[in-house]
Amino acid sequence: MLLPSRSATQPRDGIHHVSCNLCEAICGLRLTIADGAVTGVRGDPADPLSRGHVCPKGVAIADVLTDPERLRRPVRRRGPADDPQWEELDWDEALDLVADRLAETVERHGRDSLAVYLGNPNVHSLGSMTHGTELAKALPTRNRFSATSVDQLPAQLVASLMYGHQLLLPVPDLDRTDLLLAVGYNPMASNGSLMTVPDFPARLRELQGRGGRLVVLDPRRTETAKVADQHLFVRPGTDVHVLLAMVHVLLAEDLATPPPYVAGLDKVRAAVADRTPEAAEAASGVPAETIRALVRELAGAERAAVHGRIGVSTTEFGTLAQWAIQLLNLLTGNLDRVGGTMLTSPAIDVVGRGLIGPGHRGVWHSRVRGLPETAGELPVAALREEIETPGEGQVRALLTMSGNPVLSTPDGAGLDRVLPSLDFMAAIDFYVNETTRHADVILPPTSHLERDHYDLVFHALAVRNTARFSPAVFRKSSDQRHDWQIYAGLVRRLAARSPRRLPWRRRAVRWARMRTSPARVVSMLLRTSRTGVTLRALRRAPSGVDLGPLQPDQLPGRLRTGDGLVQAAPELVLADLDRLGSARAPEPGTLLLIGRRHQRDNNSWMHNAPRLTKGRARHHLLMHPDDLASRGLTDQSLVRVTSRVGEVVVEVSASTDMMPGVVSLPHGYGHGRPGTAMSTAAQVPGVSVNDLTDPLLLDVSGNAALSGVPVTVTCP
Ligand SMILES: Nc1nc2c(c(=O)[nH]1)N[C@H]1C(S)=C(S)[C@@H](COP(=O)(O)OP(=O)(O)OC[C@H]3O[C@@H](n4cnc5c(=O)[nH]c(N)nc54)[C@H](O)[C@@H]3O)O[C@H]1N2
Ligand SMILES: Nc1nc2c(c(=O)[nH]1)N[C@H]1C(S)=C(S)[C@@H](COP(=O)(O)OP(=O)(O)OC[C@H]3O[C@@H](n4cnc5c(=O)[nH]c(N)nc54)[C@H](O)[C@@H]3O)O[C@H]1N2
Ligand code: SF4
Ligand SMILES: [Mo]
Repeated sequence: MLLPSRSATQPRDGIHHVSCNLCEAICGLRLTIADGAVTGVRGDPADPLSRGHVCPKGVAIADVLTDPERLRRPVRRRGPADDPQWEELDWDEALDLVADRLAETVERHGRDSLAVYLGNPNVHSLGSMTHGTELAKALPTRNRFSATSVDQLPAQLVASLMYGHQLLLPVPDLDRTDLLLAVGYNPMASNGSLMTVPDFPARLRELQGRGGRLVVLDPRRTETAKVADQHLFVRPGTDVHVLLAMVHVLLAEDLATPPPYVAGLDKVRAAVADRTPEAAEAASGVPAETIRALVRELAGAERAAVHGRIGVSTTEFGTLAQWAIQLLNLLTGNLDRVGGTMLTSPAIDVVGRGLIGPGHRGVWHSRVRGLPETAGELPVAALREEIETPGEGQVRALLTMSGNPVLSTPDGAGLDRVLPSLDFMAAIDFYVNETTRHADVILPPTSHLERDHYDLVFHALAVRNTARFSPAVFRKSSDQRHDWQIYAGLVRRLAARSPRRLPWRRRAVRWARMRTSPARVVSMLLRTSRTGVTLRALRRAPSGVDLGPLQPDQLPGRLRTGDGLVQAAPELVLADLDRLGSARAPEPGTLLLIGRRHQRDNNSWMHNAPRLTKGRARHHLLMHPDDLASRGLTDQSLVRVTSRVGEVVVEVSASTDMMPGVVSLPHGYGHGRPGTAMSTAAQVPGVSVNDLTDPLLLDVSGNAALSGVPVTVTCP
């Protein structure tokens, strides 16, 4: 039985400014507080980046705060995950228990017997960014996994290979471009990704208003495709052919105008020599003449940008596709120029300040499949086998930090099945979800409105340079802990239990750092910021300060490559072209499964908020009517979807928005497993797309190929 938390100090009545950190768009919000409760949520029109935008998830932000099912105090599971009894612990007891069991596992079975998984909300929490890394360092294992390898790993790998740092990620200058080629993303629902763009709809209207065009490549006629000027259906997983053919045409027709600071152009030329638009058409379904026309338009435009996200990153050739996208911007002269793609100039430059490392690759490999690490992480598609396969280095204990890999990683059902075999599992999360239900102990941090926020990550990826600090609106109660306090508590305890103690000086330095609050860390980082922004100035400007549009001519100065040049032809990428050559076509009769997002969904969580889940069901399998008819299936009936890995039974909706031969399920569904205290979410129908995705389908980066999974659809 979980008791309501002791009441925290109430905020004053009136308007409070907060940052919405539920998604990458980081909108500025104005909360109305009356009698200590949030009575209204609006977009903040004075916010220089989000300009008043808010989406349904932002409106629901306070629902998490008041959700009676949100954990406020640590709990320990008694009984099996399918029928758990959760018993509250006090913080010292809980932190001691977790540190004891993690240290014990390492002592008994070696460093790599411990695994850690970091989920997406980590990057949305200031405390995780400032203090979570110290906890990660205190865990000696090589078995580090995160949501990165089901998301943007190809983009980061390409950035590290071409520009010398995994986070040197050029962002489209959306507010000034005249042509945006959007490959595999749906910002009308997602509000952008690796491109923080609150208010995409208005920004798009402005783009079109100044005569610009949006061209979308997507196997589904998405909400974005519907407002675009041109939409091209592309067979899932085959953008790489289209993009390489575009590079081919640029070079073959002598349209390339690369800057002088590039190495390896000859190799690029040779690599794409036979990547003709005709070959691309055969693979992708995009007409060769359309590809040529698009290249000519791109080369002729004064201001154009190409950007690709989930739909290309999560394919078997995500790295090659992301490389081709960078080449298109580079070779058309659009990299680093106004209206093209540019590096941002955030008030806290995490790259320039060395807060995040440049990235490395293959320094170690996964035990079972021998997959290389990238920037210190192994592909999460390998987590299950590392738990399941006996031998030296087998994973026996797992710590998850804000995530839900049972729903979000390939063959989630398989992971679900092996988690009970762990000796110990702990989770830092404020919900019992499909993954954390397996934890022996859950340590719940404060939630969004109870903690200070400065966005160290997404200001650095935004279409405009701005900075904003939002102090916590609600004070946490004495029986709650911020995530950074949980990390500090664990680091201190793990250090004390570590057989090889750190020298006292290093221990003292680390401990002092861990006790410094995230807001103070931000204040210190800002003190030496080149932009002159200070924390005090930000506190006086709760809507944020404007640092202006993105700045061109940052290159080659900001490159981190050894020779100071853009590496246009990294060996790793060129070598992957061989694999592309031997890629097999799907069996006849199979359909290709892709994912989707909806404006009211937020990955696998927020389904506890009825205001987000009510209304028309949106969990259905979408399928072209011709594909239904040819299989004798009826619209709105139940169908069985089968892949190499698993099967699900789900309602189907006929949709002419789907490319024939392609079916779509949203990700983040599949609640209602036994033992999940998210009983509200458990009522939400739908199945997990990741019960069908295949952990053996990987990009060269190790990113899971979640898109384009071969499936059959039959009567159940
Ligand atoms: N098939 C398919 N699979 C996908 C995707 C896809 O498009 N298709 N998308 C992928 C992508 S892009 C991502 S990012 C991943 C996401 O995958 P994950 O990161 O594994 O999952 P989330 O649903 O983001 O995690 C939500 C959990 O974090 C907790 N949480 C929320 N905020 C906080 C916080 O501040 N602190 C703590 N400690 N916990 C918090 C919530 O309570 C919830 O339990 O899924 C990936 N999986
Ligand atoms: N509302 C909402 N917003 C979100 C999130 C959320 O869960 N809900 N999650 C956030 C997170 S963690 C992320 S990473 C971002 C992701 O943001 P986006 O990248 O915009 O993610 P999706 O909406 O999944 O869009 C992927 C698109 O790729 C298409 N696609 C699938 N396969 C292929 C292919 O092979 N080729 C091409 N060209 N297209 C393909 C799909 O049809 C889909 O339209 O969104 C963030 N914002
Ligand atoms: S778009 Fe993202 S950041 Fe903006 S209100 Fe919605 S969830 Fe929050
Ligand atoms: Mo993501």
